[in-house]
Amino acid sequence: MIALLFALTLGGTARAEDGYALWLRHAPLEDAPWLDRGPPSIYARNGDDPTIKVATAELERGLLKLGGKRDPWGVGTMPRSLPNTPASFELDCRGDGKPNDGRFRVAADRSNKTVKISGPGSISCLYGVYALLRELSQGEDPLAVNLDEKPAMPLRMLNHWDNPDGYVERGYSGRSIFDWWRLPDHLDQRLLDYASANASIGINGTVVNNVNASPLFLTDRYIPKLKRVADALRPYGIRLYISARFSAPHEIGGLPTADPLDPRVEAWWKERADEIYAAIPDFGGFLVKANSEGQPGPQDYGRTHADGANMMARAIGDRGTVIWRAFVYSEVDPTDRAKQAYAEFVPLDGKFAGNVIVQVKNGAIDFQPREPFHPLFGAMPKTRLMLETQLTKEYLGFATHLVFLAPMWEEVLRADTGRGGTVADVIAPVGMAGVANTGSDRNWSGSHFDQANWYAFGRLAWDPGLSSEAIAREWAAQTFSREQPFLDAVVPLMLGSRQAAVDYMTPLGLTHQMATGHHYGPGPWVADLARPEWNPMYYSRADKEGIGFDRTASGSNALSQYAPAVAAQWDEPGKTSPDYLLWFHHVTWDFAMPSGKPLWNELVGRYDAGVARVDAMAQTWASLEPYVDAQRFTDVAENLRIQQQEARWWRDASIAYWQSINGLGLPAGTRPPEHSLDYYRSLTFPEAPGN
Ligand code: BDP
Repeated sequence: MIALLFALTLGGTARAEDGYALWLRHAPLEDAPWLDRGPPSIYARNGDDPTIKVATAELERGLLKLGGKRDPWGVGTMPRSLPNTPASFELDCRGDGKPNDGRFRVAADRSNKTVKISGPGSISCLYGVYALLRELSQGEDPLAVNLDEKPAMPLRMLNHWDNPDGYVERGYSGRSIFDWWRLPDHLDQRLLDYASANASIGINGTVVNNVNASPLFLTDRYIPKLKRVADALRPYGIRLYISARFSAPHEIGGLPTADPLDPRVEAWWKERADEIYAAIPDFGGFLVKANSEGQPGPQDYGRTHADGANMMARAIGDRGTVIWRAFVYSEVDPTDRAKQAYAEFVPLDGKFAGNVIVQVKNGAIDFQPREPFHPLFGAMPKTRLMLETQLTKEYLGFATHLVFLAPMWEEVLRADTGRGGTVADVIAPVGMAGVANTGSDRNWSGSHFDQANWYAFGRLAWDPGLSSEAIAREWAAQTFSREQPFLDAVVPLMLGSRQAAVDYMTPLGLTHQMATGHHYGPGPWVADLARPEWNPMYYSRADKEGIGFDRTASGSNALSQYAPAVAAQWDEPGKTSPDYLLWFHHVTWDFAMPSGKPLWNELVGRYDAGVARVDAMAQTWASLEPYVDAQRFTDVAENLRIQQQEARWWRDASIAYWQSINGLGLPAGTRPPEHSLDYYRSLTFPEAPGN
């Protein structure tokens, strides 16, 4: 009776959609004869395994949601046997105790109407279930599903830049989802939903705190908190990592130093690791930001990154991994910032311990709308390199701008390093990290479309060969609507959105033109910050004659860090793709572009194209109202209005500033900036989030 009531209530409630369900909405299928024949049954071997339990529950939950209000489904659960029901699902993932990478098969047997999900360990069944539900959710018949997959790379992880007090650095979606204050006594249901969302796209690791790390996470008080989280994530195949503050032995350990070559320091890390592993046997390891932007590191003691990383790697031993970030640039080094990571790390190739990974951002500066791939990829063949991407859109309009990032990551992953493979090839033996965009907002990511970036990250880490288009399509079908006209309109909208942002913010290879600190909005005029490479003017090098950063042999020669064949495509302005022109070259304002236009006209044209594309996105979205529930439709429409205004702001402020430098008039027919340069320079946003 209770079960029946429960089922009826579920069916009868028409809930407004707020985005919480992510891509796991499993909206009821209207036209699915296999569901009309009656409730399917689920049968699981090894049913006591915690991961198999999750897999079974997820499959059941997904099928019930896909079934919607169908009769005679009036039961809260499904039969757990394998008779010849209209469709049966069998989970068979009895592991042999050996490590399992998550490979799975989903194959249907039409004769007895059974769909079998199998693989060498329980996580295979969980991944198989999610993959099956992804297909069903897009309208596929279960008996037509045939999947045989394995992940392209072993580590697929999120990096949270979350502080112990719940503040998220570069977070645009509320507070941290990790409630350290109430842990370990209270575990929020949201963490289980987070685990499920991650597992559904193959993410298998998470670093739960900011790289600008608080030493608190290494204290005894935090171990039970971390353990409670790790225990919750484990059935979903997700290992917990923490960011570790290099100076912790000194700051909280009572030692006079954190020198990596001091035996007391290594002993301290070993003791910490032992304590953590006693509580969390599958603890993943430490992520370290060292000697970067004021963070402590081995160089404070005259030691190298390898000295620091290897010391911590010894403390952890074969239990886990030290992930060492290559995002470094020095306070005292006057050379081009784009060159510094390569200069510091390449000499250390081959010197890192086997359980050290060096984590490299996609580009050499910092998560900009477009950068050429980082020259470290391919240049450290004796080191395990991992790619770091940023899901939270620090430099791409925060959560309010609709910018689908898969095309950007695809661009990086497919870039040929000229040293025996693409970036995807280089990182395939190791993995990919994404700086998370999740927070306490009801929709997780601050906007509905930013969920797509979380989704796309997981899917690309699982299979970097997937196209942005395929990812956009499957995401949109699961998240919003599987109707063809909707998908045919929304997928191109998503695919063009990244180029739109590049065009209205930093066209033609310009970079880091964002305002100071919060990075919200334009600040191309900023030239007075303490460190040269914090200033947008440092990057644009704009003057009366021209614009752009000369990174060829006549300039910083950052170009020489690329393999010769790669460098050759960028060594002359005339040969360089307009996408990277001002990244590599300082050219005159009248430089002839491939379009035949002078650079100045082309630049203004790009800003206009970015604005026009956002206008078109807003128009397209307006036409999609019939396909989307009212709340989410309005949420997106309102954000697009903000993006339209801000794209104009970017364009106008940038053009006004360039004109103040080059003294040039606008190309004929061009709209002048709405306000004076002084107006744009006077804008301040002390309350901007994430800073
Ligand atoms: C920059 C962010 C800063 C991060 C830093 C990093 O502005 O908040 O701490 O990257 O990656 O993009 O360490």
